[in-house]
Amino acid sequence: MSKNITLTMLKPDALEKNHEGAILHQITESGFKIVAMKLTQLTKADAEDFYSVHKDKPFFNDLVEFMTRGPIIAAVLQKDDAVEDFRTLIGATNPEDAAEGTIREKYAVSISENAIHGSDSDENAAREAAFHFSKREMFSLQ
Ligand code: IDP
Ligand code: MG
Repeated sequence: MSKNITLTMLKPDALEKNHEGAILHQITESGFKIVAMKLTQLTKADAEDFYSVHKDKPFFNDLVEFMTRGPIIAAVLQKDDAVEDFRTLIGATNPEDAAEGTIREKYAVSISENAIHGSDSDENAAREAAFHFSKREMFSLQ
């Protein structure tokens, strides 16, 4: 158990449907502290960089197109066991497999347009937080 961070993005589909208020409410009610947050829009180069681990996947081009089509909300969240607990809160990648009450079960429409991102490891959380935010924009962090 340690207080650590995770990086989330509320994806374009969630903002198009005005779900950002409800999703942020569920996140803070679940014990996550927002320590950085911004409304922004990814460029093609940004999305290709952020998702570079998936560059050889068949869905890569569709993913980049989807993630750049409108604004997103990026945020750094702090909590004990942030990465693991946030993956539990958002649910499985495919909303058909997402547990009842999870953010993806409630707000995702498909495996591609699935409302929200969560880092998959502490190492990636640090990389993804630094991708979106300068040190000065991250509170409670050194
Ligand atoms: P994750 O977001 O649950 O960590 P990843 O496997 O890292 O899932 O995939 C990154 C994102 O790529 C997903 O959130 C989703 O938007 C998209 N994606 C993943 N798998 C598929 C697929 O099989 N078809 C279309 N899009 C996918
Ligand atoms: Mg992932």
